[in-house]
Amino acid sequence: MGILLRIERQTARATGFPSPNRGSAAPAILLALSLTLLVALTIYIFAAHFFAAPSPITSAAERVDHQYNLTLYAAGAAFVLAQLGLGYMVFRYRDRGERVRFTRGNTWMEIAWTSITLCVFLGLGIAGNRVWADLETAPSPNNPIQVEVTESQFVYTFRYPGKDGKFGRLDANLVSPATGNPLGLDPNDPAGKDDIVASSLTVPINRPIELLLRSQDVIHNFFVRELRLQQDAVPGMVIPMHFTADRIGQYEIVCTQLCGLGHYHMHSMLNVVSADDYASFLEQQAAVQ
Ligand SMILES: [Cu+2]
Repeated sequence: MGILLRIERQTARATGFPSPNRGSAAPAILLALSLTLLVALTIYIFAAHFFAAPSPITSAAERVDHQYNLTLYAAGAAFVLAQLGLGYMVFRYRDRGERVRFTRGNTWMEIAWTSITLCVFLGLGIAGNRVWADLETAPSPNNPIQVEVTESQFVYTFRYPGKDGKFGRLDANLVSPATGNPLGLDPNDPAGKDDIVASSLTVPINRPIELLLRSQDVIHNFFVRELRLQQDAVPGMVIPMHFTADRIGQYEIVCTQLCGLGHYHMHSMLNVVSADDYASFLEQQAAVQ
């Protein structure tokens, strides 16, 4: 076989005709071009911000975005280099009718790109962990406004502690949405007398807010894209989360856990308002409780 190939190659060289074993260059060129197009299209989709998230409304959310962008640039650079490299290799080493050569790779190159990948992943992980920990595990800032968030199929109910700053006692046996007591507020507890129950979340701008997440039935979720916060509400647990919104507006709260047939319409609104509007909201609500 080897002798035959050598004779063929010598014949090809002598006559100027390609070896009869030589494959067509078309598939290699097509594949390399497709890969280049795929890379260009992907860069365009990201650069044109087709699927951009809405602007963040907290400084913590801005840090999340910054971390996300760092990860995207690192992964994007790896993607572009790998795909263009693949396209080049497919074209450069296309079938020219030669014998296939076997290679066991290059140990130093293996060590180099494994170390680079390790550094990039560890670096992004450590930087991202700090951002995540500040958001998820750090205690709430001093003197936050507390709002209890109770999720049930398929509604959000928000409770403010009222003027006394204390939440009244809840009794699961008293839960009765039909009679206007969806949370099971105990009428005999004086601390609950001034509690405010609302169907949407209203908070003042530039004040730390601490939410206390609860669920009455299955696992639900609290997600506001502009806060870059997403937290499950789990039955039997009270899960705190905190944020300080710095832009007045209305933002959608959605449940991102598949919590039953009505999951698709489980949502509410977050209203970030001025300090004055917040005070009048509390007054109005207290009057209609
Ligand atoms: Cu839900």
